[in-house]
Amino acid sequence: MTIDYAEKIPNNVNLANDRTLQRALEHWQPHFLQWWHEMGPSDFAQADVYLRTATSVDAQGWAQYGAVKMPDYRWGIFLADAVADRRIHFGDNIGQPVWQQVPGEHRSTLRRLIVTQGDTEPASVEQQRLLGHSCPSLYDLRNLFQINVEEGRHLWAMVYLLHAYFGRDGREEAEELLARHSGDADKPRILTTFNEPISDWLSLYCFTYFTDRDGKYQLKSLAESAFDPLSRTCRFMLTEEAHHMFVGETGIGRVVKRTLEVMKQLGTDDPARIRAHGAVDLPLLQKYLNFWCSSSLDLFGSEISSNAAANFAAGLKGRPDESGYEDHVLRDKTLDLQTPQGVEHVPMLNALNEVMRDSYLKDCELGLRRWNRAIERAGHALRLRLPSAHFRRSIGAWVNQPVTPEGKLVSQEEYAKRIGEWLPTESDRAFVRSLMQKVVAPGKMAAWLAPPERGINNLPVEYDYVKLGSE
Ligand code: BYC
Repeated sequence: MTIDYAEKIPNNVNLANDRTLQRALEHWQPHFLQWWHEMGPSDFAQADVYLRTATSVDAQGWAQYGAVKMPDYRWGIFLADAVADRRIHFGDNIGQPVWQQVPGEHRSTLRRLIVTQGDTEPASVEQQRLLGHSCPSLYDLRNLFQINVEEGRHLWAMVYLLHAYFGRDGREEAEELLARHSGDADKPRILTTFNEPISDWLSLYCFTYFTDRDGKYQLKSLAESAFDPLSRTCRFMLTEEAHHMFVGETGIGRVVKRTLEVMKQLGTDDPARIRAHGAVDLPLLQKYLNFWCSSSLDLFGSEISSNAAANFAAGLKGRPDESGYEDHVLRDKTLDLQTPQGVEHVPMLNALNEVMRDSYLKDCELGLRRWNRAIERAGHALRLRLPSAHFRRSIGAWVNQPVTPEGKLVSQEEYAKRIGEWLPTESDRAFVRSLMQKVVAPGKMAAWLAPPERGINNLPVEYDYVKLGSE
């Protein structure tokens, strides 16, 4: 299905034929633009940014590149093509046709899932609002803005579902998505990670590596949903998500590469000397990994969750790549779960958050392997590691347990004494902030970061990806 760009709201859902929905969305659109103006990237509204825009939803045609001013980006509603005769393929209603409308008994749960997903999208734009002012290169600035406009579109995707399928309360929720703000004391975003400040680019790379990857897993599980419009929306969103994780993985890889160069040049692995030379020492990077990984692990919810069980049984939310599993009902399975009180035998349905967290952690390992290969090739013994899934948890069985990143339960005193070894301290953060100097000459990179291996869409790294004009 092609996207109609002639419309005020580009879409492939035939919006022109649904006047009520069109009017409702056209009413929301200026509120969105106002939000973008106030809470989106600060001060770059006049810049021409080399952005990709979706043009159709098939695998080939969805990316068209060109210079765009961000407020003119064509946000819209794009659903992946419908699958003919799609059936519910997990849970208690297996084999029945998927739903084109929201069943009454699942209305509030589905709305909550969509609102929670939708809330993260504008939240991340708000978190990243000021990063443009300290960009390490034009290439990175462009990537940041690409992510920001796509998160804006992902908000549109969820708002479409709320408007089209949830009537008045859906419209109210859509307004609320613009009224909550990241870190706001009175009206914060729903999930904790999305209230953490992202005030430096090392945090951005970690966020896009770890938190966007949670996005991948949550979207994959919603793409399995029996509510077909949600499934189709999430399937298309996933095509955009890959670039966000690419920014994280290559960003951290470039930090590692630059640090290894400095270590070689100075002939030392002494963090103080590496920092004095303006690079990020590897133990400092490890602390940032610990922080963002543990925060993102909370986004999977509690290890033992009746919500997860009910969502799966009803067909609302499957496991990512559900068809890869053998048993799609899970009524007779259990899982042994490690809790601070010992091993618990938990019905598999109630342990699905943990199943997802586990596959997520395996996916996270892939980048670490690549970064560690570079460290090993450079002849250093240090290895970057993922923290234990029990470290610094704010949700679930391990909440507030004094567990080290290696997974060892220690005393509260030892934990409090050593936390600065594991997480960025105020002075670590101040040092990272001191590195964040804006670099905007085409092809130039900040001293703490290696250049990328290639540019965007076959263009050279030196390309003028953001024409700043009179910023
Ligand atoms: N912070 O049974 P529980 C993305 C709440 S990222 C605060 O443990 P459940 C993106 C929970 O809401 C993907 N609260 O967990 C990335 C519940 O509250 P109620 C976002 C939390 O329900 C980068 C209570 O604790 N998508 O797309 O099985 C940039 C007990 O819940 C947290 C989704 O999250 C937390 N970390 O699972 C841009 C998908 N964790 O209902 C975008 C939709 C739990 O008792 N959301 N709680 O008031 C969901 O599927 C589920 O809500 C969760 C939680 C997976 C988040």
